[in-house]
Amino acid sequence: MKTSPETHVPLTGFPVYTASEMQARAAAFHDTMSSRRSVRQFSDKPVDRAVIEACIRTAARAPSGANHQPWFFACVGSAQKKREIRLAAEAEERAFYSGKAGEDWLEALAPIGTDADKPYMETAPWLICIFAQRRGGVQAGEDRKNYYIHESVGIATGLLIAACQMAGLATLVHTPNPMAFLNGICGRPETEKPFLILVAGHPADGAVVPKHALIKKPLEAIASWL
Ligand code: IYR
Repeated sequence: MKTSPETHVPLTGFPVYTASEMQARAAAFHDTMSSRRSVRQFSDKPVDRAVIEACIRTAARAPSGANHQPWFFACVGSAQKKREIRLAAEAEERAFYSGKAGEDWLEALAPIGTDADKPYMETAPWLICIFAQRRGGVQAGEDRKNYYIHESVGIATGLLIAACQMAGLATLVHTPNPMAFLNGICGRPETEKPFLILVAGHPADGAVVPKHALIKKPLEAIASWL
């Protein structure tokens, strides 16, 4: 490891907890995240932009390839833009559900009960359209190659979802395919690839979720200790 006072500063501010505090904090965060569900029935109750801003600041703390932070979050709250996105997404979804998906995929989705209608894309107060930047750099405005783009943007998206859950916001990951229409609607350059749309807001009164989504693999099935 090559360090020098010119290039490195002491690590400060990193939290220190006792073993039991660590366990309690880990368990408390797990409790918070355990109530996360993919919600498909949203209320039109508004959510302050400041809440979304704070969640995006958290997402932007994700590690990224060479610290290039290759993400962009277009936060769509206008009724007009949400409608445009809904209509374009539903057009792709109609093609998907009426053949493009193939039998296996539709069979896997059947327990979730999804179809091509996405009314929540207009009802929910925010559609956070996440873009992956092929080019960028560590400073805003740079035009260098980015690295590990999908890993970086995926991690940032995970943090964003967790931040939303902490704030009491329901979320849904939505990925119409292809999503190129998002560049035009959100005014993003062609060097950015739409990654996914995160629908965020309050669940509708009486919202339901599929039982299928409550099946979670036990720890033994997802982790080993070597
Ligand atoms: N994008 C479609 C289909 C879909 C695909 C998967 I994989 C899901 O986990 C859920 C839905 C839709 O949103 O309906």
